[in-house]
Amino acid sequence: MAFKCGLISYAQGLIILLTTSMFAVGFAKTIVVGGTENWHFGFNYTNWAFQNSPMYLNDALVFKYDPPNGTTFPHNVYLLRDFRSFLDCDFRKAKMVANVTHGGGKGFKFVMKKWRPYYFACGEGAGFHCKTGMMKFAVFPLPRCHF
Ligand SMILES: [Cu+2]
Repeated sequence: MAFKCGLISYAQGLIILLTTSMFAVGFAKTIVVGGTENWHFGFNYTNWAFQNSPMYLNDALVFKYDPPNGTTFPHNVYLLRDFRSFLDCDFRKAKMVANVTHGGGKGFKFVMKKWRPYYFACGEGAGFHCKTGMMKFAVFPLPRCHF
C-alpha cells in the first residue's frame, strides 16, 4: 500500500502511510451505481462513470436492482477480464460477483481494494444487456494523496 506521492524520507513515509491509511478509510465513499437510476437496462453507465470520476481505492460501489419478478428484467454484476473483453462484452472469462438476487434491498456492495482497472458489466441476455443495454463501465480507482 506504499503509494509514492512525492519524495519523502522513510520516517515521514511511515507516518504518512499511517495517516493516509486512516484518511483513506475516513474519506472512502459509497457510490450508488447510476445514482437514482440504479442498475438497469438502457442507461449509459460509461457516461455515468466518466461524470463520477475520479473514484478512489477503498471506495464502495453499490449496485441496486430488483430481484427477478414479473415486471422487471433480472440483472447481475460481472467483472470482465480485460479492456478487450470489456469492449466486446465478452463474458467467457468473466467472474460473476453478484447474482440476480444480490441487488435487492440495500443493494450489492463492491469495495475497490486493488489498484487496477475494474470492468463491470451485466451478464444477462448473453451480452445483450452489456452491448445494447449499455450496462457496463470501467473504473480505475486512484490512490488518495491528501497530505
Ligand atoms: Cu442487466
